[in-house]
Amino acid sequence: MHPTIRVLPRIAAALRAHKPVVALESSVLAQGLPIPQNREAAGRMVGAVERGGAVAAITAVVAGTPAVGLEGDELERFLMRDGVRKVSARDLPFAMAKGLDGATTVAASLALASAAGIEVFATGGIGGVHRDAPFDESADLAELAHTPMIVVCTGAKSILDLPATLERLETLGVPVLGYRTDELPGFFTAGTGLGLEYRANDAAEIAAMFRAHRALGRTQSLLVVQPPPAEFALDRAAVESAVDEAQSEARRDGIRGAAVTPYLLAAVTRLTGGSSLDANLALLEQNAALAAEIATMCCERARS
Ligand code: PSU
Ligand code: MN
Repeated sequence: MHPTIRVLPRIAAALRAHKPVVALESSVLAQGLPIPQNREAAGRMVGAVERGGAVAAITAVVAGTPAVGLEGDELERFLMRDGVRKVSARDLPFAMAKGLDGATTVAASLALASAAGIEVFATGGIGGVHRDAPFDESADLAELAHTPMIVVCTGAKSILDLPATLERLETLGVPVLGYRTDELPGFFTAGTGLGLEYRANDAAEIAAMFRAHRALGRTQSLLVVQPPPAEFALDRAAVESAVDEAQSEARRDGIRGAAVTPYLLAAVTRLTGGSSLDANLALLEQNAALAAEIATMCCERARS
């Protein structure tokens, strides 16, 4: 086990026994979703992982300690978010040295989960290239480029420049695999018109691709994207107009840096009403369930 990361005993035992473990991020809980839906999201994601026969591991920095797995009272603190910072990969040493509570983004979560020996991770949407500020690119992309992990998501968030994000993933050598789709999903929408080269129809195929990737010693993540559940998908034009409006509000308010993503997510939630929250919770649960299935496949193979 990693000398610096605190891995909860249940998770450590599962990893030692080559049982399926799925890592989950905490920034979506502490910054990405409003209270009280963040609590529902945590419950539904963990529930989906467990129903899938895997162990859920929420990553965070707990009072300066990088953690894989949270105790109940710790999760509570993150859900209530008092004094909880957003921690991306580069923020990890500061949060540790200053003893802070930090909710980890995809980037920071990949770093912690991978160091603990976990190979499968689920989230809603990854960060990427921002619209009208192409040099504002989430550290999620850089971390995906050098962390071997199967990352299950609904693509990148709708607030981003999706064609540019897809191009960057190509440049960085991150394979993007559509799960039962030939198109990059638009987070709240099934389609974006952006075609994907590769598709898998079941978890076993995904596990096989990751094995091939690792057999070559490749160190990138394998990004698995699946559309949101059909009954929750939103209308593309409605999402686009909400994102445009959110963008102009962010410009007006001079939002910069790490605050951009939480600001835009909150604005889009407000502008699209409850429907986007319902979609967000449903897709988080769906991604956690698929991740558990993939983790189980990877382990079956590893043990046989
Ligand atoms: N996607 C969501 N909600 C979120 C995020 C992504 O639907 O809250 C978070 C994730 O933690 C992601 C982060 O890693 O936003 C990206 O932030 P930034 O653009 O500052 O790297
Ligand atoms: Mn940024």
